[in-house]
Amino acid sequence: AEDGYDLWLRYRPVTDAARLAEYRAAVTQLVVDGDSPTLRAARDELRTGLRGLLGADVPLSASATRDGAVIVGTPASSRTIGALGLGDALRAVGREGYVVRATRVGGRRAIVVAANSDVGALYGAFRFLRQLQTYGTLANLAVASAPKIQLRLLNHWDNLNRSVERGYAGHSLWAWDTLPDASNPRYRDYARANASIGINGAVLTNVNANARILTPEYLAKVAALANVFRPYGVRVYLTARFSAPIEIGGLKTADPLDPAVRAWWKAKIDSIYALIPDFGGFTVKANSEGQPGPQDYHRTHADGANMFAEALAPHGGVVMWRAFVYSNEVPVDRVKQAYTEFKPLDGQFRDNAFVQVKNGPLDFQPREPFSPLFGAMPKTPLMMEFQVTKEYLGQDTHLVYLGQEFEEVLRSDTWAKGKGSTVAKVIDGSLHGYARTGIAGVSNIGDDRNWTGSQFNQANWYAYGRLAWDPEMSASDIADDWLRMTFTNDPSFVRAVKAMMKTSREAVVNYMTPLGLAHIMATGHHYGPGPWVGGPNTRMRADQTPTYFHRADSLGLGFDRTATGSNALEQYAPPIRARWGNQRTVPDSVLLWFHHVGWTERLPATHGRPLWDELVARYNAGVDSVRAMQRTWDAQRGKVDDERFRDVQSFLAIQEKEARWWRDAALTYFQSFSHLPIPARYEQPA
Ligand code: GCW
Repeated sequence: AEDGYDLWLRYRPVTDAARLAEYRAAVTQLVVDGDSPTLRAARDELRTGLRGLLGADVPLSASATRDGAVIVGTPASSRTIGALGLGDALRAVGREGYVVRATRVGGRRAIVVAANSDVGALYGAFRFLRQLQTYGTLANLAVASAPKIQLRLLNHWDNLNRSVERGYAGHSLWAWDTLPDASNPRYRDYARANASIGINGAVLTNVNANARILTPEYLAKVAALANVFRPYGVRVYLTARFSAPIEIGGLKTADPLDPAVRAWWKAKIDSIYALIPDFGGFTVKANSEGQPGPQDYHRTHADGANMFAEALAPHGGVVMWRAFVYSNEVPVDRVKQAYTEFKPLDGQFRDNAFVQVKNGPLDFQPREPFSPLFGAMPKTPLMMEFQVTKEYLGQDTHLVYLGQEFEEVLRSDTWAKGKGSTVAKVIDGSLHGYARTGIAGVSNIGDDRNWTGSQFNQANWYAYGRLAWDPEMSASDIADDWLRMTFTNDPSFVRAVKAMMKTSREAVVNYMTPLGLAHIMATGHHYGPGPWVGGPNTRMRADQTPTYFHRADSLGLGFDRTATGSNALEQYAPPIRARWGNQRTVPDSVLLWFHHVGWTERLPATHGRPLWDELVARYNAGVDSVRAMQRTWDAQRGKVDDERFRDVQSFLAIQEKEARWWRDAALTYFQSFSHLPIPARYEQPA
C-alpha cells in the first residue's frame, strides 16, 4: 500500500519509455567486489532498487563481461576499480565521498561507483540510484561528491518509555523493552534511509536525559542497535545526564572537578567502548530548563564538557555540549543568554568538544535571526542544531517545507570576517579553520507507518540530510529530488508542488508569527495560538508576563532589542547592528524581533503601510497561501496514488482551518491593544 513507509526509496517502475530503454541498455549486470557488511548493503540496495526501477533483476557478476556493468567498490575491495586510474578523483572526495561515472572497462561500457571506503561506496550506490529515480540521464555520467561536514547527526528526543519529546509521529522506534533480544526490520530501514542522504550518526536519547540509559542493562540494547546501524555508516551516540554519577553511580556529587566523578565517567565510557567500539560520544544538555550541570558546583560549561572530552578522547569520541541554556531565573532578555554564557568560554574547550548551537537565539521559532554565537567563537567548533520536528510549525499536520528555513539560516551572513562569512562557512569549518565539524537535526521520526507523522514531513528529514552533506545546496533543488523520488517525475506535478513547498514556510510565518514576532504559541504543547499566555514551557518562570515576547501595549508591538531596549543586537557584528538597529533599514523579517513599533507607524518594512494594516495583511496572506496550497494539491489528483493524495488533502484542510484560527486569535488579541479596526479589504476574524 502507498502509506509512505518507503519514504524516498520507493523504486517504482520507470514510466518514461525513453529513459527506461536507456537505463536497461546502460545497466545489465552488477559487479560488487568485496563482501563487507557495508558493501553487501550497497549490493542489496542496488539489487532492490534496480529491480524495482527497471522491472527486472539485474544479475550479479564477478566481473564486467558485457556492456552495461555497474561496478561498485573501493580500490581495496575491487581490482577493477583499482586499475581504473581514479587516484586523483578519489583523493579529492576524501573518506566518505564517492565518484560515479560512465567509463569503459576492458573496452566495454560500464558505470563505476567508486570510493575510498565502503561507506563511500554505499553513498555512491544511493547517488546512482537517485539518478534513475529522478529520471536523469546516464550518458556521460560524471559525479563526484564529498560531505562538507564531518558529523551529520540526528538527535532523537526519545525517552526510555518510548514517548518522544516534541515527537508527532507515534512512539520511539527504539523498543527498549524487547531489545536486545528482538530486532525489527524498521531499525535497518531507518539506517538505510539515513545512509541514502548521508546521515552518519544518531543520538538515540532525549537531551532531557535519563541516567538509566548508561546502565549495563540498557547499554546492551544500545549495542544491539549499533550493530544494525553499523553497515550503513550510522554510529550511535547517547545523551549523558550530568548527575548520573549520583543517580546510578552511588556517588555523593557530580562535580566535574572531583576525581571520583572523573574516574566514574572514565570507567563508564570505557565500558561503553568495550560494547560499542565505534560509539560516537555524548550530547549534553546541562544547566538548562532545570537539568543538572556543572554550574550546580560553581564550575563552567567548559569544565563540564572537558570532563567528558577527556574520557572520550582515547576512544575517538566527542562531546557535543548544548548552548541552549535557559536558566530558571528571569533574564532581561532570554535570547541573550547563550551568547552571554558561552562567548567568554571560547578557547577553553578540549579539541574533541563541540558547542551545539540552535539555529536561532530563542527556540526553533517559525522564523528567527541566526544565533549570534555563529561567528563569535572562532576557537570552538560550533555545531548547528536544527529542529526537523516541527514543534512550533504545526507539528504533524501543517505542511511546511523546512528546506527553506534551513537554507535561510545557512546563507545568513554573520559578517564575522567581513562580507560572505555565512553560517554555512562557520559550521563547515572553513571560516575559522575548525578541525572538527558537525551538524545535528532534532528528528521528526517515530513509529508511524509514514515515519514522520505526515507525508510532507518526510521532506524535512530528507532536506536536513542533504544540507548536512552540503550546506550550500539549494532547498529548491532538494525539493525537486525529493518529489520525484517520493511521488512522481511528472513534470507538471514537480513544478507545481515544488512551488507550493517553497511558499509553505513563508505561509506559516505569516499566519503564526509575521514580521519577526515570536513565541506566541500556547504554553506547553506549542501547537496553537496563545499570545495571551506568554512564556514557552509550563516549567518556566511563573512571573513571566503574557506580553514578555511580543511586548504589545497601547502604543505598539514588538520587542525593543536595540540599545534603547535589551540591546541583544549588540551580540551581532557591526554591519548587522547598523542595518537591523535602524527602523528605516531593518528587514521586515525581523522588524518586531528588534523593534517596538507604533501601531500606526509606516516603515519600509511595513511597505509604507501602518503597522496594524501590515500585520492584518500578513495574517490574511498566510491564510490565503494555505488556500493556494490546497488548490495546487487538489489539481494533482490522479497524478499520485489516491491514498497519499487524500492523506495530504485532509491535512491541508486542517491547516487551512488552523491558519484561520491563528489569524483570528492573534488579530483579535492584538486588537485589544491597538483598538484599530480591521481594514475592510481584508477578511475579518470569524
Ligand atoms: O524547544 C524546547 C522544547 C523542549 C526541549 C528544549 C531543548 C528537549 O520545548 O521540549 O527539551 O527546547 O531544546 O532542550
